[in-house]
Amino acid sequence: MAQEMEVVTIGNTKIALKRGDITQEEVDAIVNAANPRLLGGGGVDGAIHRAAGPSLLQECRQIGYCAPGEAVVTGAGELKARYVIHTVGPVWRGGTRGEERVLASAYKESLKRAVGKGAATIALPAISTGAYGFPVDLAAKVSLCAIKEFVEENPGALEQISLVLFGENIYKAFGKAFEACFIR
Ligand code: AR6
Repeated sequence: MAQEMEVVTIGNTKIALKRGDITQEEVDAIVNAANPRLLGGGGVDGAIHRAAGPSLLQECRQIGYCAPGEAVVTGAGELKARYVIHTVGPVWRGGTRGEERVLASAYKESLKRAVGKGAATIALPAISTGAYGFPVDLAAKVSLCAIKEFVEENPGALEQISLVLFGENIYKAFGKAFEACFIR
């Protein structure tokens, strides 16, 4: 079970940082850090497909494509969630190709899709911080700022937003950015 480590509330929306495995989250929607072809892969994408079972890949094949910074929705197969929201983060290419903008968009579009489906609770991973190579400290800042902006722009639209972080170094980076972004 994921452990809740940091929590802040903005209006009616609780934002939490946890360490854990996102496939174990009991929430309405889980976000997947996918690739544009939506055919599965390693990292969190592989873990979500394994836990959800083959229906997820079938639905992804029917959708066929997702551009970086956008998000698409499927059912959640055998996961405890109702929906999987597949988003595609940027591949880090040195920081001059709009990577920060695309990462922020991946978070905001995912949250928007969740609200569109009537989800109240959502869990997200640290998009782009694995195979896509986004520097972790910068990713933490951009990701949390994007979430904060979404909540301020859509007050009360979601009850709970959990960032579920797998590794110690990722958790530490997000913890630092969390304080800078929300507590100050
Ligand atoms: N729960 C939560 N977080 C996880 C889990 C898990 N079970 N497993 C890994 N992570 P990555 P990306 C963390 O590589 O960088 C895939 O092959 C991991 O520690 O999964 O967006 C796709 O198909 C890291 O912090 O996604 C794409 O081709 C974070 O999830 C590509 O990788 C993201 O790492 C996407 O790369």
